[in-house]
Amino acid sequence: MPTRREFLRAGGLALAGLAAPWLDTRLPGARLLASAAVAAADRVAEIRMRSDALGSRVWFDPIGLRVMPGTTVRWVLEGNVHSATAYHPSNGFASRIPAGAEPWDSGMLTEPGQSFAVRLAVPGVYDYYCIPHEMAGMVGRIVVAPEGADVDAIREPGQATGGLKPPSPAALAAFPPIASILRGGAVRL
Ligand SMILES: [Cu+2]
Repeated sequence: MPTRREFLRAGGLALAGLAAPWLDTRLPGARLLASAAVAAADRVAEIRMRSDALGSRVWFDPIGLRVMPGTTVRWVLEGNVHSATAYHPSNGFASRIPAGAEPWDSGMLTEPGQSFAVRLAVPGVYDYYCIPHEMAGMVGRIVVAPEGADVDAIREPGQATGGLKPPSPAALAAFPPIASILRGGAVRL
Protein backbone atom coordinates (compact mmCIF):
# COMPACT_ATOMS: atom_id res chain seq x y z
CA MET A 1 0.00 0.00 0.00
CA PRO A 2 1.18 3.57 -0.56
CA THR A 3 2.69 5.49 2.30
CA ARG A 4 1.15 8.79 3.28
CA ARG A 5 3.97 10.63 1.50
CA GLU A 6 3.26 8.76 -1.72
CA PHE A 7 -0.43 9.52 -1.38
CA LEU A 8 0.25 13.23 -1.05
CA ARG A 9 2.49 13.16 -4.07
CA ALA A 10 -0.16 11.27 -6.04
CA GLY A 11 -2.75 13.83 -4.96
CA GLY A 12 -0.49 16.57 -6.17
CA LEU A 13 -1.17 18.90 -3.26
CA ALA A 14 -0.68 18.97 0.48
CA LEU A 15 -4.30 20.13 0.51
CA ALA A 16 -5.20 16.48 0.22
CA GLY A 17 -4.31 16.04 3.86
CA LEU A 18 -6.61 18.91 4.82
CA ALA A 19 -9.42 17.72 2.61
CA ALA A 20 -9.51 14.26 4.06
CA PRO A 21 -7.92 14.14 7.50
CA TRP A 22 -10.06 11.13 8.37
CA LEU A 23 -8.52 8.97 5.68
CA ASP A 24 -6.24 6.16 6.67
CA THR A 25 -4.37 5.43 3.46
CA ARG A 26 -3.21 2.07 4.84
CA LEU A 27 -6.75 0.71 4.41
CA PRO A 28 -7.76 -0.92 1.14
CA GLY A 29 -9.77 1.48 -1.03
CA ALA A 30 -8.70 4.53 0.92
CA ARG A 31 -6.58 5.81 -1.92
CA LEU A 32 -9.53 5.82 -4.29
CA LEU A 33 -11.68 7.69 -1.76
CA ALA A 34 -8.83 10.11 -1.21
CA SER A 35 -8.65 10.86 -4.94
CA ALA A 36 -12.33 11.73 -4.98
CA ALA A 37 -11.88 14.03 -1.97
CA VAL A 38 -8.98 15.77 -3.69
CA ALA A 39 -11.00 16.25 -6.85
CA ALA A 40 -13.81 17.92 -4.89
CA ALA A 41 -11.50 20.21 -2.93
CA ASP A 42 -9.17 21.06 -5.75
CA ARG A 43 -11.15 21.93 -8.87
CA VAL A 44 -9.20 24.12 -11.26
CA ALA A 45 -10.51 25.69 -14.47
CA GLU A 46 -8.27 27.36 -17.01
CA ILE A 47 -8.96 30.37 -19.23
CA ARG A 48 -6.46 31.32 -21.96
CA MET A 49 -5.73 34.99 -22.71
CA ARG A 50 -5.38 35.07 -26.46
CA SER A 51 -4.58 37.33 -29.39
CA ASP A 52 -4.11 36.90 -33.11
CA ALA A 53 -0.63 37.43 -34.59
CA LEU A 54 -1.21 41.13 -35.29
CA GLY A 55 -2.88 41.83 -31.95
CA SER A 56 -5.96 43.17 -33.70
CA ARG A 57 -8.18 40.47 -32.20
CA VAL A 58 -7.99 39.74 -28.49
CA TRP A 59 -10.12 37.42 -26.38
CA PHE A 60 -10.55 35.17 -23.36
CA ASP A 61 -10.93 31.51 -24.22
CA PRO A 62 -13.46 30.42 -23.12
CA ILE A 63 -15.25 33.77 -22.84
CA GLY A 64 -18.00 32.17 -20.74
CA LEU A 65 -17.52 29.45 -18.15
CA ARG A 66 -19.59 27.72 -15.50
CA VAL A 67 -17.82 26.37 -12.42
CA MET A 68 -18.75 24.86 -9.07
CA PRO A 69 -18.34 27.03 -5.93
CA GLY A 70 -14.80 26.76 -4.60
CA THR A 71 -13.23 26.33 -8.03
CA THR A 72 -9.88 27.97 -8.64
CA VAL A 73 -9.92 29.79 -11.99
CA ARG A 74 -6.53 30.27 -13.60
CA TRP A 75 -5.87 32.68 -16.47
CA VAL A 76 -2.87 31.84 -18.63
CA LEU A 77 -1.27 34.32 -21.04
CA GLU A 78 -0.68 33.02 -24.55
CA GLY A 79 0.60 36.24 -26.06
CA ASN A 80 0.26 40.03 -26.18
CA VAL A 81 -0.28 41.85 -22.84
CA HIS A 82 -3.47 41.15 -20.93
CA SER A 83 -5.00 41.31 -17.47
CA ALA A 84 -7.93 39.58 -15.80
CA THR A 85 -9.69 42.20 -13.71
CA ALA A 86 -13.08 42.05 -11.99
CA TYR A 87 -15.66 44.75 -12.69
CA HIS A 88 -15.70 46.25 -9.21
CA PRO A 89 -15.37 49.70 -7.62
CA SER A 90 -11.91 48.75 -6.34
CA ASN A 91 -10.92 48.52 -10.03
CA GLY A 92 -12.75 51.70 -11.11
CA PHE A 93 -16.03 50.22 -12.34
CA ALA A 94 -19.51 49.52 -11.05
CA SER A 95 -19.64 46.04 -9.55
CA ARG A 96 -20.53 43.10 -11.76
CA ILE A 97 -19.62 40.36 -9.29
CA PRO A 98 -21.81 38.87 -6.52
CA ALA A 99 -22.27 40.89 -3.32
CA GLY A 100 -19.72 39.73 -0.79
CA ALA A 101 -17.38 38.21 -3.38
CA GLU A 102 -13.73 39.24 -3.41
CA PRO A 103 -12.73 41.38 -6.41
CA TRP A 104 -9.43 40.67 -8.17
CA ASP A 105 -6.95 42.27 -10.54
CA SER A 106 -4.10 40.28 -12.02
CA GLY A 107 -2.22 43.37 -13.18
CA MET A 108 -0.52 43.09 -16.57
CA LEU A 109 0.67 39.68 -17.62
CA THR A 110 3.45 40.12 -20.16
CA GLU A 111 5.27 36.80 -20.56
CA PRO A 112 3.66 33.86 -22.39
CA GLY A 113 2.82 31.17 -19.87
CA GLN A 114 2.42 33.68 -17.03
CA SER A 115 -0.72 33.02 -15.03
CA PHE A 116 -2.96 34.37 -12.30
CA ALA A 117 -5.53 32.51 -10.23
CA VAL A 118 -8.45 33.25 -7.94
CA ARG A 119 -10.73 30.93 -6.00
CA LEU A 120 -14.41 31.70 -6.52
CA ALA A 121 -16.54 30.67 -3.56
CA VAL A 122 -19.66 32.84 -3.71
CA PRO A 123 -22.31 31.65 -6.22
CA GLY A 124 -23.40 34.11 -8.88
CA VAL A 125 -22.20 35.83 -12.04
CA TYR A 126 -18.70 37.34 -12.28
CA ASP A 127 -17.92 39.70 -15.17
CA TYR A 128 -14.30 40.66 -15.71
CA TYR A 129 -12.18 42.43 -18.30
CA CYS A 130 -8.70 43.00 -19.64
CA ILE A 131 -7.38 46.47 -18.72
CA PRO A 132 -5.68 47.35 -22.05
CA HIS A 133 -8.50 45.84 -24.14
CA GLU A 134 -11.70 46.67 -22.24
CA MET A 135 -12.66 49.29 -24.84
CA ALA A 136 -12.16 46.62 -27.51
CA GLY A 137 -14.60 44.32 -25.72
CA MET A 138 -12.11 41.85 -24.22
CA VAL A 139 -14.25 40.58 -21.37
CA GLY A 140 -15.27 37.30 -19.81
CA ARG A 141 -18.08 35.94 -17.69
CA ILE A 142 -17.94 33.19 -15.08
CA VAL A 143 -21.08 31.69 -13.56
CA VAL A 144 -20.47 30.02 -10.20
CA ALA A 145 -23.36 27.67 -9.59
CA PRO A 146 -23.57 24.53 -7.46
CA GLU A 147 -24.99 21.29 -8.80
CA GLY A 148 -28.78 21.56 -8.91
CA ALA A 149 -28.80 25.37 -8.61
CA ASP A 150 -32.00 27.20 -9.55
CA VAL A 151 -30.60 28.57 -12.81
CA ASP A 152 -33.70 30.69 -13.47
CA ALA A 153 -32.79 32.71 -10.36
CA ILE A 154 -29.37 33.69 -11.78
CA ARG A 155 -29.54 37.33 -12.87
CA GLU A 156 -27.57 39.47 -15.28
CA PRO A 157 -25.24 41.66 -13.17
CA GLY A 158 -24.91 45.41 -13.07
CA GLN A 159 -28.35 46.74 -13.99
CA ALA A 160 -27.90 49.58 -11.51
CA THR A 161 -24.44 51.13 -11.51
CA GLY A 162 -25.02 53.57 -8.62
CA GLY A 163 -23.34 56.31 -10.63
CA LEU A 164 -20.18 54.24 -11.09
CA LYS A 165 -18.61 53.57 -14.48
CA PRO A 166 -20.36 50.86 -16.53
CA PRO A 167 -18.50 48.63 -19.01
CA SER A 168 -17.70 50.09 -22.45
CA PRO A 169 -20.32 49.55 -25.18
CA ALA A 170 -18.07 46.94 -26.85
CA ALA A 171 -17.72 45.10 -23.55
CA LEU A 172 -21.47 45.16 -22.89
CA ALA A 173 -22.05 43.69 -26.34
CA ALA A 174 -19.51 40.92 -25.76
CA PHE A 175 -20.74 39.24 -22.54
CA PRO A 176 -22.07 35.79 -23.44
CA PRO A 177 -25.66 35.12 -22.35
CA ILE A 178 -25.92 33.39 -18.97
CA ALA A 179 -28.25 30.78 -20.50
CA SER A 180 -25.60 29.80 -23.08
CA ILE A 181 -22.99 29.34 -20.36
CA LEU A 182 -25.33 27.21 -18.25
CA ARG A 183 -26.34 25.12 -21.24
CA GLY A 184 -22.86 24.39 -22.56
CA GLY A 185 -20.68 24.77 -19.48
CA ALA A 186 -18.38 26.95 -21.57
CA VAL A 187 -18.78 29.43 -24.42
CA ARG A 188 -15.95 29.93 -26.93
CA LEU A 189 -15.61 32.58 -29.58
CU1 LIG B 1 -6.20 41.98 -23.32
